[in-house]
Amino acid sequence: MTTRAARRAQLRDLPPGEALPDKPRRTSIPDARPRPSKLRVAAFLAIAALVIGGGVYLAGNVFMGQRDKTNVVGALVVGISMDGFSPNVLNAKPGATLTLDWWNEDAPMHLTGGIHTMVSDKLNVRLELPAQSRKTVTLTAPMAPGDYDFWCDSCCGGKDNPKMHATLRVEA
Ligand SMILES: [Cu+2]
Repeated sequence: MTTRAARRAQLRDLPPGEALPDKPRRTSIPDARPRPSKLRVAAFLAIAALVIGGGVYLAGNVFMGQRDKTNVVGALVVGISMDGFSPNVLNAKPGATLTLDWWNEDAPMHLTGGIHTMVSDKLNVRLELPAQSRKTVTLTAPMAPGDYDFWCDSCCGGKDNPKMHATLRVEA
């Protein structure tokens, strides 16, 4: 107990002429935990904002900035939007399997069911791509050369809208 009241009580009980030894002093140890000043708080917030902002920026770049590039080996980058597929002609050798890094930056509220699709009976595909995402999908070219139509049927008029169609062109 080293409160002032306790010390005063001890002093009172001492015989006259005697003093308590000095209280152990702690001034040689710098205060390890200063109360944060407003400046420190501001600096912390500024750094936090930089770190978080930088993270958001980088994350955005991974998706938005590299939409025309891909980390998927051998993949063809194909975008889908309300303007259709981009590119809208894909070339393949007969029987080849195309790997597509398929991306969609449209917001869910603009898309029926929140998705774009890639549909073709002849190519035997019915693929879905959620809003604001990208995924790796494959298309297998038929053996017979020719132009094979595929389309998005989930938005913008779907199959009835010529803009929502694209072609897999199979050439030997
Ligand atoms: Cu669509």
